[in-house]
Amino acid sequence: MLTLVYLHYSPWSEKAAWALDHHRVVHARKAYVPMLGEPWLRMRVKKLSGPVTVPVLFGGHDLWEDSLAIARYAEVVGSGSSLFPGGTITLDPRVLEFERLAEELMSSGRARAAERAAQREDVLVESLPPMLRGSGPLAPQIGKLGVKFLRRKYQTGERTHQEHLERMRRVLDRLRAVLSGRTLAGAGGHDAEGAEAVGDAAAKELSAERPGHTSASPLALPHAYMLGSFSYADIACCAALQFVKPVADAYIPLGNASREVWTDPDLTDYPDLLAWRDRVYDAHRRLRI
Ligand SMILES: N[C@@H](CCC(=O)N[C@@H](CS)C(=O)NCC(=O)O)C(=O)O
Repeated sequence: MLTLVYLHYSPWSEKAAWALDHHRVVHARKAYVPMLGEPWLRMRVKKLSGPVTVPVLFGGHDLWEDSLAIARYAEVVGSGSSLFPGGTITLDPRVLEFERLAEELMSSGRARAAERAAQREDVLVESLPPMLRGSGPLAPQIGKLGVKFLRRKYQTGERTHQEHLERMRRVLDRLRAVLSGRTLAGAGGHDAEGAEAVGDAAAKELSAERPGHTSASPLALPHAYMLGSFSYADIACCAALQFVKPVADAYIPLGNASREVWTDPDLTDYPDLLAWRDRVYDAHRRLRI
């Protein structure tokens, strides 16, 4: 039996879980507890040093240690429509580029959310597993240690809060440009460099495919998908938008305080991308039965 070890609220885990569910891959799920669960995870993945992360998919003697690797595996063994145009052996460079953009959005989003969470006792307690939540005055201290641990592990201090914000904006502007069928003037930058080509190619493809797409909503972007039809690129980008504003509880349940902290107060000007994300979720996020 396959088992996905995951953090239910983490967009990295969501990418893997979405691909497994999309392809109807039967598996069990085991919740991971950051920091406290690490010794156990190290033993399971047989890594004494270096970072270990979730999601990890375990199956017999095999394991897949990365969200993209898990999605590729799901594509090979599962059913349902393909998420990887061009197959999984050599990945389409456009898919890799969207994966990279999503990674930038998520890693800077994590840095900013961790900073906000560190100042909120209610969030620190809410993010603990139920058995630790009731540990009285110790609970926020454990939560604080957990956030400190994650900030160090992911070196979130390598950029300032503002630099993380600008990095997120560059990615968001790029995603908006792709879904709008244009490239935003002056939207270049170090991190998003090279994405221009992806944006242009995808936009051309989308323009050809969906020229007449309209919607009643003023928030509608002209194109429904990053690569013309639903793919892993959409999964990666939709999951990453969790750090701009979390998706509905029906998809990823969050406590009220956590939901507040995951919502980036400086990124309120992307309602069109969030509306796109919500439409893709409603249309394609197959939930487990
Ligand atoms: N490249 C990995 C990155 C996964 C990742 O960053 N996981 C974080 C999610 S917040 C994690 O494991 N956090 C818990 C921890 O480090 O203890 C993937 O895509 O699977």
